[in-house]
Amino acid sequence: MQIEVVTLFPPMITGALRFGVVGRAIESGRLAVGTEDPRDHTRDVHRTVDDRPYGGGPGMVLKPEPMLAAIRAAAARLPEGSLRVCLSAQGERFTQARARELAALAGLMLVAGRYEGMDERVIELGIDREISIGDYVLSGGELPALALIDAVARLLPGVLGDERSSEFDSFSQGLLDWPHYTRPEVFEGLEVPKVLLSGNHADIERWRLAQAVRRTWQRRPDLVLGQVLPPEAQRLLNELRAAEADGDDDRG
Ligand code: 4GY
Repeated sequence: MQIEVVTLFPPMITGALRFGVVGRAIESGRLAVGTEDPRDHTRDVHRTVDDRPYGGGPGMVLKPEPMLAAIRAAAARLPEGSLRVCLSAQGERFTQARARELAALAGLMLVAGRYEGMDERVIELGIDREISIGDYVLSGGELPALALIDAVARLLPGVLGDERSSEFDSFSQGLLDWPHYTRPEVFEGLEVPKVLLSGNHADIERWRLAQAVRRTWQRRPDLVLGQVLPPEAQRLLNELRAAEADGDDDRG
């Protein structure tokens, strides 16, 4: 997959992508990430990318000409018809389902704004979709672009080993993760749950699913309400809710 990021701070992108799973995805050629700096598309001596907002008010707005020129330069390196996404708090929420959609594309452009944002006409002319990573305000689109690249990269074929399939991730099943433990067996007086030492893999799988269902129900009921769960997960959830209705408010 090829991704191009339009950003005033290319080293923020290239620097962060050198590490871990994403770094290896790039090294192995399964992912390629390029950058395009709108400042390289200015013509004045000061290389000006921002200007005052029409209508007044605080802050500056990204000038349209360098932004659109950078978007066009980045588009020329991507496969025809690649999706052009801008990161902003005004966008549709980024989810694991959207990560899966984007991971199926051959080419993707991510446009990161700064200041108060881009001139709306650049969005009209050069952007297909606006995506938000959550309801909080950041000072630029680079961190959201990195979050999106990370979530997408680990879904690309061959990026996670067989032993760490992304299919196995809790969120793929619509549930939060279960608790994890490693050695030692007792740490600061706290024991690893006995079932995990039992060697009974069927019991371990059942325990993990029960933990995932319980944590999701306790912490994020919105994730399971009105959603189809795998039958065993649904059965566990029904048990929890029945116990609650009986006045058993054990939150352990
Ligand atoms: N939240 N999710 C977000 C954001 C702020 C461009 C400068 C978010 O995606 N982006 O908070 N972006 C940026 C947007 C102009 C401020």
